Amino acid sequence: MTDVVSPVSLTAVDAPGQPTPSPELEQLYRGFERELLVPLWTEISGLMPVHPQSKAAPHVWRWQNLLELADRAGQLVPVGRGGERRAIALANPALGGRPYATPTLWAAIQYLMPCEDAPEHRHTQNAFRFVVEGEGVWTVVGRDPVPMRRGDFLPQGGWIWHAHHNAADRPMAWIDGLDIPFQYATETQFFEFGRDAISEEERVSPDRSRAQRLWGHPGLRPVSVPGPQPSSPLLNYRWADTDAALTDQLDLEDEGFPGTVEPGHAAVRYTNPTTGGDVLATIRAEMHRVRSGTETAPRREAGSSVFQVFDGTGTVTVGDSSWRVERGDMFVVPSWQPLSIRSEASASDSDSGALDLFRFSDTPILAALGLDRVAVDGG
Ligand code: 1HN
Repeated sequence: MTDVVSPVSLTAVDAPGQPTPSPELEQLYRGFERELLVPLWTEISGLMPVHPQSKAAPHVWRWQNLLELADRAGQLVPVGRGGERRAIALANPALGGRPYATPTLWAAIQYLMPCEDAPEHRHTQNAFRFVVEGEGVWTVVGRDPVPMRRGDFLPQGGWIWHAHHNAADRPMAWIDGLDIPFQYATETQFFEFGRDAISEEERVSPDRSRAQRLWGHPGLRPVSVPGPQPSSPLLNYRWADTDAALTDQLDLEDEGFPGTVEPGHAAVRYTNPTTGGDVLATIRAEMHRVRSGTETAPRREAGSSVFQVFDGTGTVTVGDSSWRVERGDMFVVPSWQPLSIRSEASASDSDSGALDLFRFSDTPILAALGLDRVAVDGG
């Protein structure tokens, strides 16, 4: 995928660190080209920048536009075997038209019409769903029907069978995140079709999934299930729990106790209860709450992330770009570009009046390799 060097464009230039141009040097360079060789001295700054220089661009996608087009697709494009999902990917404008939000992450809006099903399949790509609005769909993961409602986060580890089922008489939209570009670059993808239709028993709409009943009790794991698992066996992280955790962090701050990331900025990370580490092997997912009137310190991280505004309004600055954002808007933070978030006092219907942001990133990949880095300006 990378085209760092072009072997046909080797030219001698008179520049610091470069040999003096001469006919003999040109002849040497033509020899390199013939043998498909590239000297380091002409390429070092591109190959080894002093800090990450992302190919991706900061960009925002407006939820209203995504939703309108997804709804139109709902009317025109059937869901079924072959196409598999009515998912529409965010294509970063600087990544050559590929359906990649960042060099490692895929992000999409997915849409199911009333009573519609998406067929079963499995793939090595790790995935999750996050619900910014609506309800009525059950994702059937390993034959366990899991409810999807506003604010719920649903991880879905690689190679697990899954289908979706809209039990409601209304369409429903949500977002998907996957490590597709990463697995494309590392050439590690496998895919398998499952059953064309889920069974009648899986078509029920329980309030709690079996995974929820087994794994959804804080600090408690079933003794019967041994060992760490690569991705979380808990298949839905419900908004009520996430919201309570964020509310408590900010309340503790008010009482003078530690726990927030920085003043006015609470955050929680979704974890795998069998390890305490990231919820998926390749994807980190978090929910952030920034009190209205608070501006976060500019922060850079190695690796890329994608955000979706869950509630509230504010202004987000990524590198040289700045956008006013509201519920559902999605934006990309390329590697090592500074991000800062300013929450506005808003007339939204959120309880907190704060800006709530869902975030996912490729950090677990970097952390596993010792490549994760963070710098906070003024920190
Ligand atoms: C997939 O299986 C889903 O299961 C969503 O909902 C998006 C994008 C590419 C390949 C498979 C899903 C996907 C996907």
